[in-house]
Amino acid sequence: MQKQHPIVIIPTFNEAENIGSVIGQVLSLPLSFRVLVVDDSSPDGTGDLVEALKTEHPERIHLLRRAGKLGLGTAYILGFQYALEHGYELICEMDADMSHNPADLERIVAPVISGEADLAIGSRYVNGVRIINWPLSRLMLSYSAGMYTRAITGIRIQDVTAGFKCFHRRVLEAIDLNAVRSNGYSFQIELNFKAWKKGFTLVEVPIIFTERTEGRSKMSKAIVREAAWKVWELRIRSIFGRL
Ligand SMILES: Nc1nc2c(ncn2[C@@H]2O[C@H](COP(=O)(O)OP(=O)(O)OP(=O)(O)O)[C@@H](O)[C@H]2O)c(=O)[nH]1
Ligand SMILES: [Mg+2]
Repeated sequence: MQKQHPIVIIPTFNEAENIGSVIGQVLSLPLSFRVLVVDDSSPDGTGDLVEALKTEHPERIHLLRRAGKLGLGTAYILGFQYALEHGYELICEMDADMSHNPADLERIVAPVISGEADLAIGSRYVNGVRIINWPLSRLMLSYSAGMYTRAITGIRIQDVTAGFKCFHRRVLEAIDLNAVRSNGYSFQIELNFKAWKKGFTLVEVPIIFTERTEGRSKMSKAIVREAAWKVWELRIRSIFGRL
């Protein structure tokens, strides 16, 4: 039996200041979302906060705790595997830092529910640029990552690194999750690319992205380097048919 309620996977590392209000807002949406937090033993006690909320809503909040900071990509993979095993049909991902507005979730799941899309992406760049409080340098990096990815892979997505998404389970079932190696921003690029290559329909839903005001960023130069190489790797592997 597949579950009709969508599930939202939220990876966390030190998001104690944000996680309570994110979960509260997700749970208050009319669509009765489930939440799955994947916490990497946050030293600030994020996992314990979620554990406490979970006792209030045991049906709706789930928590996976990992032993240490193992990276965003593997956190999502674990979350996807959990969601597939538990029969969820609509599997979303979002950040815990309030950059993604929980109120946008319903617009992101809508095209997947209607069958218009297999993968819907909450996009900062479709029909203009909608980012609040980013320095120009960060915007340039993110925007040029998109141009670079489109030029090399041919994918026609404006926001290639967005982490606010909804997959139909058929997409995640079709992708060999254990073969996904990216861990930073390129994780999003890799999943988009693999979904697109398998013939799934991707649509972008415009959202407003707001830079975090609480907690600290985990962005690093290594994440950018990984993405720069990854795009070539995806292209070359797909030419040789080894996706
Ligand atoms: N489980 C887990 N979550 C992580 C890890 N790194 C980041 N996150 C979470 O992933 C989401 C996105 O990370 P952010 O630090 O916001 O990264 P970003 O959005 O690229 O950067 P800023 O928002 O500019 O700070 C947040 O919910 C983080 O808490 C990790 O290693 N493990
Ligand atoms: Mg963020």
